[in-house]
Order: sequence, then structure tokens, then C-alpha cells
Amino acid sequence: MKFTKILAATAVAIALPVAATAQDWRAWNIHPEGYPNSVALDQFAADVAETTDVSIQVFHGGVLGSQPDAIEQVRNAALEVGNFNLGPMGPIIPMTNVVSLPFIFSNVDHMHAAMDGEVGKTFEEAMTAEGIVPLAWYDSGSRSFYNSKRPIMSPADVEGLKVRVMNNDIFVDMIAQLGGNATPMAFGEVYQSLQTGVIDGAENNYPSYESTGHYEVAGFYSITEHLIIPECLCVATAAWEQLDAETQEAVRTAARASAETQRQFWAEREQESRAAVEAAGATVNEVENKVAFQERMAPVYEGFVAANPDLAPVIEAIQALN
Ligand code: BDP
Repeated sequence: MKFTKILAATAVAIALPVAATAQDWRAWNIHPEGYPNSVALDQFAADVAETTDVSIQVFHGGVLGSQPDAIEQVRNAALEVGNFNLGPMGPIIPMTNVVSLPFIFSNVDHMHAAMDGEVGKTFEEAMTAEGIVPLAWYDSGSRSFYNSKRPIMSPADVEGLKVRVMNNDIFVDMIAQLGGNATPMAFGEVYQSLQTGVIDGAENNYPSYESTGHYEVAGFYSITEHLIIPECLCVATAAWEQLDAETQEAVRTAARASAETQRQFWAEREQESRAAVEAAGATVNEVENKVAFQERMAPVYEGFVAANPDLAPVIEAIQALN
């Protein structure tokens, strides 16, 4: 309950200390209004306003800047809240790279089992220590390739393609192993780069392929499902530590409820988005032999484990859940 409301209700006349938890927070979001993540963030802000003295203003559509910058800002508490994909978090918090390994999860249920269990807790500790507290895990489906040139059926079809990836060397390596050329680029720049031919393609889930309009300029979507990357609803550790235990509990409860909402809307939106892009003329193709793509990723894993031997047990823990 809001401290100010209690004061008003009981009409206490004497000067009481201001609630230590009164805060004004800003939330970063890359997606437009109405997107499942945006709906969930709006719900989160409303619930938090209802139950605590924290007020959160959500900024949709990436108006507060690119995702790599926003992650840094939350880490430095220049921003308080963000819905982040763990892909671009890897360069900042190495453990999170594990979920950016291609085909690490065999499906979305596998990802949920990991993030909602012990693996998620391990991530939570590592991230909190680095300045970012994940309050809940959002869904991001699986990412597949799309491009303006041709349907991708086998790794050979990726050869020579210029493909935009999120900011993380693992994705650059992933494309290189398929014979393509990767360009890390901010999400907001992809449409124009596709349109002008600076890049031939990119990779994402159906809802982002649709919401960005990328299907208009890169009409071949090929279901490789090479990445299944969780997203977090995150708060700056420094801001989090300003809250008393009761407020933290209320904020966490709101975050969990928002994740439930997000996952529900996500499941619906995936179907709607696929139908929408196909109705608009995009060509979606199944990829029969995904193993051919998976096998090409062996050097990505070898290089990663060689550079991060301490993370091998996390990879094994995830694989054991499959
Ligand atoms: C979307 C993620 C978003 C990323 C974007 C991207 O939800 O966080 O910024 O992909 O490709 O699916 O950059």
C-alpha cells in the first residue's frame, strides 16, 4: 500500500519521515506500443504504481537509445528499468553469452525449464553482481533467418549473404561458420539497411520481423530456429537496493505477473505475425535439415569453451535439462 495513502487516510498531522522507497524510474523498451513486451511493461508499471511508492515511466519504441547503450545505462543506474534480450548483454556480462550459443536450447520449453530453474538463478546472481537484477524472464520465441535474395534451405544458401546480427561476437562467428558476412547493427537501423542493400538479411522471431516491417524489404523467411534467447525484465542493482524489503517483494510480484502476461500475449502474437507476413506476400519456408546448420556450429562452441572454460558447467547444466 502507498505510504502517502496511509498518511492521507489516517490524517496524521505530525511530520513523519518520507517513505525511503519513493522513486521515479524510467523504463527502456525497444518495441512499439501494443507489442507483447510493451503490454507487459505497461502492466508492470501500473501494478508497481498501485502497490508501492515507485513510479515507472515506460518509454516504448527505443526512444531512449539503442539496446547495447541502454544495458550499459541500467548497469550504471543512469536508467532504472529495461526489457533486455540476453543476446546483446553478453559483451557486458559474460555468463549471459551461454544462451546466445546457437541451438543451445532445443525448443522454447527447454529454455523455460532452464531459466525458471537453477540455471536462471545462476544467471540472476551473476547479473545482479554486475549491476543488473533480472526480476522475471520474458519469452522471445526462436529466431530464424530472413533475407531479400532467396529462401534458405541449407547452409550453402547463406554463403555470401550480408546478415545483420545483434551486438555480440558469437553471432558474428555463427554467420561466418555458415559462409556469410555478419554486420552487428542497432535494431532501429535494420529496415533502411535492408532497403538500401547495405545488408541482404537479418534474423529474428516472427513478431519482430512483422512489427518492424522487415518483411516488406526482405521477403524470404526460413525457419532455421537457430537461436532461442530469453529476455529479462531488469532493474538497476543500485536502484533495487534503494527499496525496502516489502517494496522489493511487491515489485517482484508485479514483474512475475508481467512475465505471465508477456508469455501469453507472445504465444498469440507469434501466430498472428506469421499469418500477417504471409498475407502481405512474404514467403515462409520450413528447413528440413536443421541438423546441417547445427553441425556447422561446433567451432563456435569449441572457441567459446576455450575462451570461457568456467562457463562449460553452465552449458552442460542446460544440455542436461533437454
Ligand atoms: C528482438 C528483441 C529485441 C532485440 C531485437 C534485435 O526482442 O530485444 O533488440 O530482436 O534483433 O526480438 O535487435
